[in-house]
Amino acid sequence: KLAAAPAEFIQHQRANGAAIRAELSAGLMAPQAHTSAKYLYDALGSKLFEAICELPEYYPTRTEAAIFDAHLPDIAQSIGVGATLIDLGAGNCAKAARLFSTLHPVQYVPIDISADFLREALEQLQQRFPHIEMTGVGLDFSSALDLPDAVRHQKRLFFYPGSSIGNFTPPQALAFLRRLRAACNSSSDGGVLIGVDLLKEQQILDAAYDDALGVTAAFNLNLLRHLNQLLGTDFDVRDWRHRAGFNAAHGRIEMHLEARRALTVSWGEQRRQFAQGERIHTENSYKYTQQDFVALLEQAGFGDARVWTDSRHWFAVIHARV
Ligand code: AVJ
Repeated sequence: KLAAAPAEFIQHQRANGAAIRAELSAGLMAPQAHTSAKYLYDALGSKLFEAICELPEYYPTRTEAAIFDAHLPDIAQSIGVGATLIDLGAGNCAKAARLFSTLHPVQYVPIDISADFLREALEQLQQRFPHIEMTGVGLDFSSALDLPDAVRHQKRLFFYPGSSIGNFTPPQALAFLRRLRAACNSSSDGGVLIGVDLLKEQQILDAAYDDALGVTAAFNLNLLRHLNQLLGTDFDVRDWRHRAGFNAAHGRIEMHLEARRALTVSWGEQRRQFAQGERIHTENSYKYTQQDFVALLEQAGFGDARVWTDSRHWFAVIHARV
C-alpha cells in the first residue's frame, strides 16, 4: 500500500475575536436573546453532535445514510465520476468517505468551522485513500466561501449533507445556494448534492430534538461553556435547561436554553438579567417539502434536480446541476 502524503490543511483567518464577541454580545443583549447555531460546535460540541447521530430518536443521519446505501450507484451516475468534492461542514468526514469508492472524486476538500476536529479526521482519511488529493479547510463557510487555490479542477460538486441547510432561514438558504451556484464554474458540469429534512408528524420531529438520554440537552447546554470561553460570560450550566420543539408557524424546530431561576449573566462591562423561564434561542432547524426545496434550488439557478427519498418520505437527497 502506498504511504500517503499528509493531507494539506489550510486554516483560514478566524473571524477576529473582537468581531465574534461583538456579535455574541449583541445577540445576548437583544430583547429575545439569541446566538448563532455555529457556536454549538466547539470540540466537545462536535463530539456531542456525533453522539446525537447515534440516538434512536435522531432519524436524519440514519435515514440519509440509508438513502445513500440504497441509491448510491444511481446518485453516482447522476453526478458522474472525477469531480472535486467540496464537503461543507465535513465534521468527521464519514459521510463523504462512504461515497468515495463509487463516486471516485479526484480531489476532496472538506471544510469545517471546527478545524482541529476536522484536521484529525482528515489525517486518518488520507491514509485510507492515498490516491485522492485532500485539502482540509478550517473556515466558517456561512460568512465566506473562500475555496483554496488547490481547487482548480473544473467540476465542482458541493456536498452539503445532513440537512444543515436547515439552520438557515429560507431567504438565507436561497442566498447561500446562490453563492454555491456562483462558485460552480459555469462552463462545466458542477452541482450540489444536498440532504434535506422533510416536514413530517410533529411528534417525530419533537423527539428527535429532545431525546430521552439527554444528549441533545448536553449539546445545547455545552454552548454556554463555549460562550464562557469565547466571550468570558459567567454562565453556570446548572442554571439552564434544554427546550426544543417544532414551531409550526415557521416550519422549523427551535432550540432554546431556559433560565431555571432569575439570574444575571456578566461579561466584560456588560450584564444581562434573565427572568425565570426566559430563554436564549440557540438554533433553528427548518424542515421543507420536497417541492419547496426543489423550487428553492431552481430559484438559486440550479436545475435538473433529481430527488431520492426513503419509504416514509422523511428525508431527501437531491442532486441538482448548474
Ligand atoms: C447539524 C444542523 C443538521 O438541525 O438536525 C441536531 C443539528 N441540533 N440536534 C439539525 C442538531 C440538534 C442538526 N444539523
